[in-house]
Amino acid sequence: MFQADMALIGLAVMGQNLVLNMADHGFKVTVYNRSFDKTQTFIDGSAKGKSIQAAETLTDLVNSLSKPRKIMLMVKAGSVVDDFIDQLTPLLDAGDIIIDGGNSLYTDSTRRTRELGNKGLYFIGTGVSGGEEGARFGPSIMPGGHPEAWPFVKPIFQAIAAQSDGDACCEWVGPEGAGHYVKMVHNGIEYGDMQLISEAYQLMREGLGMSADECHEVFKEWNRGVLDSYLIEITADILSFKDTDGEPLVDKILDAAGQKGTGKWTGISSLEMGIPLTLITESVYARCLSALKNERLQAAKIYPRTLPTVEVEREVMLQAIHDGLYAAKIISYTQGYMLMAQAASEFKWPLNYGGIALMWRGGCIIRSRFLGEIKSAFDKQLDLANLLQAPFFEQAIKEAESNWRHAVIFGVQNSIPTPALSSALAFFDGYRSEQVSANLIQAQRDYFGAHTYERVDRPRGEWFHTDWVGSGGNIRSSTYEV
Ligand code: NBP
Repeated sequence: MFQADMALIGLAVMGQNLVLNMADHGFKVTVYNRSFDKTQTFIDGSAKGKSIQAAETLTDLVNSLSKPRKIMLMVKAGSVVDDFIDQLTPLLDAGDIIIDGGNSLYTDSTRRTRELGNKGLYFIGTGVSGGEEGARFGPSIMPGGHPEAWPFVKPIFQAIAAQSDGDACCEWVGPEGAGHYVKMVHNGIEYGDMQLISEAYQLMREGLGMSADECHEVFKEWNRGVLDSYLIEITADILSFKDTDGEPLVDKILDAAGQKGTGKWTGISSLEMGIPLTLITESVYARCLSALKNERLQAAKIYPRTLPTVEVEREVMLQAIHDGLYAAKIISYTQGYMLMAQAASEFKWPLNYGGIALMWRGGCIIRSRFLGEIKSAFDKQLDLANLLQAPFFEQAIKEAESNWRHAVIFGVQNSIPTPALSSALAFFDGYRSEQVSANLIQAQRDYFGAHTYERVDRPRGEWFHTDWVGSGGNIRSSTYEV
């Protein structure tokens, strides 16, 4: 066997394509798969003639590598990753590196970094985005874990990653599970982008009575402007695709969305961290609601939709939907960045926010022109507290705001659900309000549970309790967090 630069375990769609990508960039790779027949088929097929060799056992794989050994796992996330780590650990020497490129939960990556570190080994947990084509020709790669391991892996990862304006869409994210955390938020943002596009589509189809072909033309046009992105581009393609009978295939597809869990993890993390990640969380719930197909069919009979009540000019409303989508997308990324900032603060991860935008700029599913604007907002102001405070996004939101409201109102008037568009607007209206209604909530909490409140005419941090009904005592609750 030749001495290889890297090993990859797990020859499913992502693993095979990453290996071919590495070989194309001049790296020598040893591959291993649980079922050897898949390894053999790969070696005899698309890997033929390339600098790729098979290992039948993990011992053979380990012995084929130059030191420090670099072994990448591209297997099903969860216990399979731990099983492979347990099998590899006794075969490795201090300083060797295990890389997990699957969609692992960030807390697992933090745990694995610590456990392997205690054994003198290095661990990198990395997000890889871009699906099959990305893996083959340039994914977005988001590595985190032991920084000491990065210099050895960097030349390989930055060579195979997508390139954006001469920069690799791969940079060190941070320690422990930071790489998988950022990949999780990326996936959450992907849920949000897809939901927003789908809402715009339904407003066009059902609100404006447009055909799939007409919607195709609109998305194609939108892809030339500020919404220019991979997801808008494939939406335009999908809408022109015909089934064997010549009808749009999209109309034959059941409206029950699947999910694999990364959107849910993002929502859970936002609740744990107290960050209002409303758009992404609504997008996860929208998929849950879509999956209740049978119940929805029954409810539709009980509560038939109101028919469109307002005459609108198509071109005017299309512009409103466009602007609403753009503004809500800004809110979604703002919320995603708020979540990453909170995680960085809680876990003491020095995250590079502009670098994250660059990693997402190419190769991945959410790649877009828009991410270039986020990158330059952070380049101009390294300590930018919130994207909505960047002059570019301030102007964009102000220009879109009125049309955004029209689009949401149009959905409400036509009984077309727009959970992402409208929750983003509700967030914006809350975020930009000097006064919200939480004074009443504090009064209610104090009334029924003596939870105390702060006063507008006294310094923050002084807490008051009122005996609201004249029969309560002066005892305050101490068991609840305020
Ligand atoms: P899968 O997620 O389908 O995983 C297949 C691999 O896991 C095969 O090599 C399979 O071996 C191995 N495996 C399984 Br399943 N159970 C195993 C077990 N008990 N013991 C040992 N090996 C086992 O492959 P994928 O779609 O290429 O994804 C790989 C990773 O990358 C996943 O974590 C995924 O979430 C992530 N990811 C996927 C995409 C995508 O677009 N597909 C994008 C980004 C990230 P076998 O051949 O012997 O069954």
